[in-house]
Amino acid sequence: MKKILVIFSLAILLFSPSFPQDIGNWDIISINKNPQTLEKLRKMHLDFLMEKDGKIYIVTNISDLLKLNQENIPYSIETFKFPPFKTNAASIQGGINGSFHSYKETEQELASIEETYPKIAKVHVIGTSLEERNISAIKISDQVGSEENEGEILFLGCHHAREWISVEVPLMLAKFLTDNYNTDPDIKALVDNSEIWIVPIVNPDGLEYSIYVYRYWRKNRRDNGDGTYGVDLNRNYAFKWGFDNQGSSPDSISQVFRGQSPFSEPETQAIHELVAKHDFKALVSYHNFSQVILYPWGYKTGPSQIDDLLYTLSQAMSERIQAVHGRIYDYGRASSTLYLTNGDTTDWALGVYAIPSFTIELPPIDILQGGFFNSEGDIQSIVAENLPAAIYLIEWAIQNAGEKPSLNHKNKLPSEIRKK
Ligand code: 0X9
Ligand code: ZN
Repeated sequence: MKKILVIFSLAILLFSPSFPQDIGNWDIISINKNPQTLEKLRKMHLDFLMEKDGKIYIVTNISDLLKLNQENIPYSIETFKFPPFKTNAASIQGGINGSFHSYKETEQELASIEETYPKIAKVHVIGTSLEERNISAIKISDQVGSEENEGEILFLGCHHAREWISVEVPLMLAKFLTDNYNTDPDIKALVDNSEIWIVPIVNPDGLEYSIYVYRYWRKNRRDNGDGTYGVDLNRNYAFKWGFDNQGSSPDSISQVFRGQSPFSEPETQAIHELVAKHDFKALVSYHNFSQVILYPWGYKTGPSQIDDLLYTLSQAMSERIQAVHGRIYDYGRASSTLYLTNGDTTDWALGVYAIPSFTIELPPIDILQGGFFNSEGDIQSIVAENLPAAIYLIEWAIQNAGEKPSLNHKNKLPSEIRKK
C-alpha cells in the first residue's frame, strides 16, 4: 500500500529538523472526488494521503503534476498546516510498547483468561509463524472443549504489524466476554449459544519487529531471498490472488507484495485451516486506520451477491459504535475506498466460504490524527466503542447458526436481532 511512502515522507518532514529545504519538491494537492478522476488517479499510481469532505489529498512531485495537467485533472495545492505532533508520556508498564500488548504479553493474557475461566475459554495454537512464534486462537463458549451446533464467529487482529490497536480490540473482546460471563446474564446467553474464535495476532513476527526494530513495519518477516523481506498477509489469501497488479504487487519490495503463491505464508495458512474446519457465520478482521467498516468486494468494483446484507450489517455495527462515544465509522464496499485490494481476508472468506466478512479500520480517522500510531490513552475508548458492534455480529451468528452458507443467502435479516 502506498500510504507508507506518503507517511514516511511526512514523518521525515515532521521529525527531522536538519532535513534540507529542497524537500519542498513535494506538494500536497487536493482533487475533487468523482468516479472518472478516481479511475484515472488509480491508473497513475499516485500516493493517496487521505480523503476528506469529498476531496482526495495526494502527495505529488513535479512529474505527477505534469501528468495531472496532461490528463486535464484540476487540482489545488494545499497549504493547510499540520497540527503539532502530540506524544503521550511513555507508560512505565509493559516495556517499550507501553500498554499495547506485545506477542509475549498477548500470549500471557490468553493463558490467564484460560486459567481463570477454564469452562468457557480455551487457547488453541492454530499455527506457527516463520520465526516460530505461536499463532494463538482463543475459543470462547460454554462446553468449550466440544464442538456444538452453535453459531460460530471469527475475529482477527494484526495482519499488519504496525497496527497495534488491532491487537487490543479482539484481545479485550475475549477479556470482556469472559470477565462478564458470570455477572451479566446477556453475556452468558451470548457465550452459551455461540462459539467465538478470536486470533488477536495473525502476524506475530511482524508485530515484534514493529515494536523492537522498526515501528513502521507492515508485512510478515519472510526472507524473500533477494534482499527484501515480507509478504503482505492481507494480499496472500487464495481468492482472486494476484487478480491484477493494482490490488496487490508481484514485486517483493512492495508494501503490498502478495507472496510467491496463494497461502505461501504459514500465518495465512493457519487462518485457512481454522476457517476450513469450522462453519463461521461471520468474520471481522481488525485493522487501522480510517474509522470505516469495509466489506467485499475489494478486488473489483461492484457488489457481491449479498451486498444488501453486508450493507445492513455494517450500518447496524456503525450505529452501535457511534452510540458509545459519538465516533463515526463510515461503511461501504472496500472497493469504494481509494484503492483496490486482491487476496485479502474478507474477499476470500466471502468468495470461498460465503461468510459475511468485514474489515474494521479502527481510529484514528486520518493521518492528521496520528495515522497508524494510536496513543495509549485512546485504547480503552476504541475498545469500548467496538464491543457492541462485535456483540451484535455474534448475535447475528447465533440467529443464523442453522443456515447453510450461500451467496444466494436466505439468512435471517438483522432487523430480527434484539437491540442491545
Ligand atoms: O490495505 C489493506 O490491507 C487494508 N488497509 S490497511 O491500511 N489497514 O492496510 C484495507 C483492506 C480493505 N480493502 C480495501 N480497502 N480495498
Ligand atoms: Zn491493515
